[in-house]
Amino acid sequence: MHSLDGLGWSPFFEQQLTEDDRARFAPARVVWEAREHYRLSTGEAEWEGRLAGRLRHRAASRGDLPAVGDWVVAALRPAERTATIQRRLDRRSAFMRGAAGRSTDEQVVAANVDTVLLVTSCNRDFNVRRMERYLALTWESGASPIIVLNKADLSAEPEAWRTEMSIVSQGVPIVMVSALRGDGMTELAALIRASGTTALLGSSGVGKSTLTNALAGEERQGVLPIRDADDRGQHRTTARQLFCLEGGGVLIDTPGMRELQLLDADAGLGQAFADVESLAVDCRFRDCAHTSEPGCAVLRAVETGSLAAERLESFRRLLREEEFLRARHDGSARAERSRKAKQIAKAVELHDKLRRR
Ligand SMILES: Nc1nc2c(ncn2[C@@H]2O[C@H](COP(=O)(O)OP(=O)(O)OP(=O)(O)O)[C@@H](O)[C@H]2O)c(=O)[nH]1
Ligand SMILES: [Mg+2]
Ligand SMILES: [Zn+2]
Repeated sequence: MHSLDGLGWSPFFEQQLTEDDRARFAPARVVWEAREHYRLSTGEAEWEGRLAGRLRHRAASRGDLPAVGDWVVAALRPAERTATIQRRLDRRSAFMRGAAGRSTDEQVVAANVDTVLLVTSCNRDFNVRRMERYLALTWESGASPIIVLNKADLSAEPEAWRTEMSIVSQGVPIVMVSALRGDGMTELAALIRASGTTALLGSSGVGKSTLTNALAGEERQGVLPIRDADDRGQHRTTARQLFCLEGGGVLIDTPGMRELQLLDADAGLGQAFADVESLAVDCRFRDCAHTSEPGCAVLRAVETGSLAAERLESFRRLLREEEFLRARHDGSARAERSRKAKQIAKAVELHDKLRRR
């Protein structure tokens, strides 16, 4: 067995290696990242990683740079346990969101993820509208979602939470667990062993790191109590981190997200709202916005009670948001491209000037 296999290496990545890569560099996976400081794993060892300068200059956006879960080729210096990242390999999937603060920039939360565990808990964190957002972004990422309802021990009727969630889950599996008491954890562990790379996503305090520790069978991540006043977490985890599990499977623990902006989530929204989309097939107009159009099958379904009005409202709100952010993102991407083009033109001019001397 190859030392990279336990990390999730596969033919998809292998085929991207050139002769030159094989001769001079080694493939490695990003297991930790903070402000362009990286930790890489080659299976048998970990390395402090830095970006080769030209990689940063060529990146059109932050999303192009390596993120946790990415595969890279790197020049290894065994004496120092350091590595220079030469190139990022193409991704199989990437969970992206609009970056907090700079709302037109994109942020890769986790790359090359097969399964996303969307974690919430049986308390005041529970919010089906937020779950719709997570589901749309997960479908868009190329990974498959699983909804995890943690802290089942806090509820006298855990099944009631599942029933409520099933309105928005659209067939996505819902797993009920208690990371603290152990309920459902054997099933979840089996699921993860068979799921390649799994990322844990959800608000602060829902128990992502507690789940990580339970699945790893040892304390790898710190945890903090939630606030009594509103069940919110205290943002204990501050960096994304990848772990290999003993019995197989790879886990990525992430910090709780405050904002979750929809960036390029058009197809993901369609999948997250498959119920609305399948009704829309029968609307009289192909471009029906389901607001007041005659012959709208979606509005008819709301009238007859077969589609919840809040669900349609939520779909329309998310669509509007997605369109707005996409337009803004396209605008700033254009500006960035022209800025880069000017930079390059200037460099060429300078180069010519120096040559003519
Ligand atoms: N009752 C109960 N508490 C739990 C369970 N799982 C986690 N907790 C508690 O919830 C609190 C928050 O857990 P964390 O694992 O730190 O949550 P997190 O999602 O990693 O939070 P961030 O790192 O801030 O994003 C801790 O006090 C845990 O002990 C559970 O199944 N039941
Ligand atoms: Mg945590
Ligand atoms: Zn319609």
